[in-house]
Amino acid sequence: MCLSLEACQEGNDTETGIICKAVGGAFTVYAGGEYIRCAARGVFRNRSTCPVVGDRVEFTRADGGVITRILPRRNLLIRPHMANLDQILFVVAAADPVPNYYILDQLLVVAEYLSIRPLLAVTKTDLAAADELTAVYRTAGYPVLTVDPRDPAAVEALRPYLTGKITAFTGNTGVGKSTLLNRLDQKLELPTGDTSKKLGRGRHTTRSVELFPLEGGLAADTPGFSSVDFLSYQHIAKEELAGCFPEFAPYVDHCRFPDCSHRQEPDCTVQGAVAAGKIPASRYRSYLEMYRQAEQYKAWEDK
Ligand SMILES: Nc1nc2c(ncn2[C@@H]2O[C@H](COP(=O)(O)OP(=O)(O)O)[C@@H](O)[C@H]2O)c(=O)[nH]1
Ligand SMILES: [Mg+2]
Ligand SMILES: [Zn+2]
Repeated sequence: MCLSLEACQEGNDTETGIICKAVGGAFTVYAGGEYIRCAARGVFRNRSTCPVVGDRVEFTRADGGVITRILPRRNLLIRPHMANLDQILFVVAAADPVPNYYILDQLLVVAEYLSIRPLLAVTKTDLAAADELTAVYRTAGYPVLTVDPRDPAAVEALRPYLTGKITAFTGNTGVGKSTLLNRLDQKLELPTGDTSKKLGRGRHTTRSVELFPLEGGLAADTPGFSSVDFLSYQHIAKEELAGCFPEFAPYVDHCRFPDCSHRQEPDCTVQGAVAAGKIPASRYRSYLEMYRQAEQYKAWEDK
């Protein structure tokens, strides 16, 4: 697919790279270990498609650096505004702030819906036990790494998951995203701080997202984005929800009714799996709540 006819006809002075920073109309393209400042070709201004962080682009160094074409996207998040994520690392603290299972499940559903692989890193295991959290999400089928600050091996265990991938680090303010990134690469020197100070500064301060090289791939710290941002642009139909809970997969096709919603229907194998402890009860509760929300959204939309 070509988004810009003019660009396709251009000569061979074009190179390809990945946008790692976008501030106003100024972009930084990362190509072959080098950063090139670019503007976007005027043609993007008149289109719904504008370059975003994570975009693979064609650019030319002529005219002070110009992005000429956006290559097809694998996926697109609206807030944070990022394209082509391979995976999202959900950083969850065992305590301070306490984990919110429902919000985490909502975010995981969005990631599943967009086919972005979710990973979990549990921090602050020195403050509280994380056995339940870990068990629930491992049962759900997700890779869960516990990152004990006293155990350097735990951080090392995360590295292979990042190799060659574009990863967004996501999670509440104060869970330890920046601390973790700094431990993965000391050169990053990202600011870290205590929760109270950060909350005081305002939770909705929008800061630009930036991708930086990590483990032969790229990673972004996504500060200042809450689950609300993440979710508000993504409405998932109630019929599509069960497909976004990977641990439901072995059961969904074996219910008595082919259109089973897995709520009150008789002979529902999903409900059976919940009763048997094969699907975590908290995950099933999140499903029911999201189903109710999806119904309400539909009713609201139809008005
Ligand atoms: N006790 C403990 N504190 C941590 C851990 N990870 C981060 N912190 C602290 O939690 C606070 C918030 O960390 P930060 O990395 O800024 O969180 P971010 O907002 O998610 O980027 C800082 O004071 C960190 O020192 C951990 O595993 N255990
Ligand atoms: Mg931070
Ligand atoms: Zn069912």
